[in-house]
Amino acid sequence: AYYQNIFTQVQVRPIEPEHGIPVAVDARVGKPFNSYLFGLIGNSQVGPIYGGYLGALSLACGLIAFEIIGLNMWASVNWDPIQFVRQLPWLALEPPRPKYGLKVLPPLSEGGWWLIAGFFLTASILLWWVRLYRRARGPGLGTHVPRAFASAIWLYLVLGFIRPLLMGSWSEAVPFGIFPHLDWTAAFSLRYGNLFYNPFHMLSIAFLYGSTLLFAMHGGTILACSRYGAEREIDQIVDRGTATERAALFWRWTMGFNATMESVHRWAWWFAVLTTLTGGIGILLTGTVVDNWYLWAVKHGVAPSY
Ligand code: BCL
Ligand code: BCL
Ligand code: BCL
Ligand code: BCL
Ligand code: U10
Repeated sequence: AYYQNIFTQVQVRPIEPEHGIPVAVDARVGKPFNSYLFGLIGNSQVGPIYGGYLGALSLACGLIAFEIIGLNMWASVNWDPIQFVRQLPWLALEPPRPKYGLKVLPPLSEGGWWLIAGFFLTASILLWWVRLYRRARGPGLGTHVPRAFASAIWLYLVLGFIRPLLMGSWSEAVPFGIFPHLDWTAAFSLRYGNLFYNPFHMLSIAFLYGSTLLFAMHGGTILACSRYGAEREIDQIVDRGTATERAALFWRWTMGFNATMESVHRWAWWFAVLTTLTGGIGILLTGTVVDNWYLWAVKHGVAPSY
């Protein structure tokens, strides 16, 4: 092979579409086609996509949730299509008010729809997780991607399900809506005495910032070494070539220590996973164990007490 990059590459377009390794249960749908634009940013062949009943169910549940949210928002502007489009970012589907507690079906217009939409969105996400898991196991991959997604789902469930359960009220959960969910985020921080003093929020931020840092470092390293074949990462792990040697050398020289072609991906995986894992812990503790993070911080010497 010779050196190619995104600017110089010749797009591979087989006459017969590439079908990959054979799979046990073949549920692939769609006629594959080639796209020049996709070829610029990835593989020019689009599809077939793996269908299957889990994917179909997940999509159906997602669509139901989407419809319920959208129709409620539309109803809230008296079915005026123009106002719906204009005000879309500010429209909301709010959870039930505190007086309903954890009631399973409050009146539809007073949070009932929120509960139903939440149910279907959660079902959609969990079904997608199972699909992801099975598609990983099918061709014999590890389960790293599903486990990472599980960490994100953990934060999602804490925000909208687990913490409201512990607090004894759906009203604690996040509303559906673009700006309404930001208002919720700001109000949440104020209500519980400034989230900046929550050590798990600090950890979550450190991992979030660290993730972008590692992403930039690793993306940069690989591009800088791709002329030595660095993007063939697996070859470089099992059969180290000059690219990894240079990457490692670069970091050892500039920083004093270096990762390996394998371990750098573990660093990245853990930073990303720990962002939502620590975040979820931080939210779960808020209001349940700690009522005011500022006062908590003063008490524990994180913030000065004078
Ligand atoms: Mg939020 C912002 C989704 C929980 C705080 N949040 C965003 C937006 C997007 C979103 C609308 C960009 C996110 C992004 O690029 O991510 N948030 C979102 C979802 C959840 C969620 C789906 C969820 O739990 C299911 N957000 C929370 C919790 C808060 C929170 C409650 C603490 C973490 N969020 C904030 C803050 C901000 C956002 C603060 C912003 O400033 C930003 C914004 O612009 O808000 C207006 C990275 C992911 C990708 C790049 C992959 C693509 C993801 C796409 C964009 C998700 C689209 C979701 C939605 C269905 C689109 C509806 C649009 C139309 C109706 C079709
Ligand atoms: Mg905000 C900024 C997210 C709520 C006020 N906010 C940011 C951005 C980021 C973000 C997009 C910070 C990253 C950045 O700029 O890095 N904000 C964010 C999120 C929420 C949020 C996700 C949320 O609610 C979920 N923000 C809020 C609320 C306000 C708020 C509403 C507070 C109450 N936010 C602000 C303010 C700012 C942000 C004010 C910003 O200034 C910041 C921003 O956009 O800045 C541009 C950039 C990285 C750096 C600046 C680091 C540079 C590092 C240098 C080059 C090297 C250092 C070397 C070091 C000393 C060496 C160490 C030694 C070695 C270890 C040996
Ligand atoms: Mg800040 C948090 C450094 C700009 C908003 N911020 C942190 C801490 C760390 C730090 C003390 C964890 C960051 C992290 O893990 O990142 N911030 C820091 C630095 C700058 C900076 C060095 C800078 O510009 C030079 N922060 C800003 C600007 C705001 C801002 C002004 C918008 C970007 N920052 C926030 C918020 C939070 C932090 C909000 C937190 O919650 C979090 C915290 O816990 O605060 C208490 C990812 C990077 C890595 C994992 C690489 C390692 C980086 C190490 C940990 C940096 C150590 C710095 C050291 C203590 C000071 C330098 C010492 C010199 C050698 C003398
Ligand atoms: Mg804060 C949270 C940064 C200031 C209030 N804050 C976070 C952390 C993040 C952060 C580290 C969210 C992690 C994450 O990955 O969520 N905050 C941050 C920064 C600043 C900041 C950098 C800053 O000032 C520079 N935060 C503030 C100020 C408060 C504040 C002090 C507001 C005024 N912040 C909050 C609150 C929360 C955070 C409240 C949180 O709940 C969160 C946290 O964990 O805190 C401990 C993004 C990831 C998710 C939400 C997971 C979502 C997963 C689901 C399953 C995805 C579904 C997708 C959906 C189906 C859409 C599909 C569409 C497709 C396109 C088809
Ligand atoms: C990636 C990759 C890849 C790799 C990789 C990596 C991305 C595939 C295979 C890299 C990734 C990792 C290693 C994963 C972990 C990384 C992170 C979590 C990101 C965050 C990183 C950190 C937190 C580490 C930060 C550390 C830093 C920046 C180094 C700090 C070091 C110093 C401050 C020392 C700097 C040294 C200098 C400036 C010069 C040397 C100086 C000394 C040794 C001090 C003594 C001086 C002398 C002996 C010289 C003489 C001095 C004199 C005469 C003057 C003296 C004067 C005085 C005043 C004393 O994709 O590929 O590889 O690895």
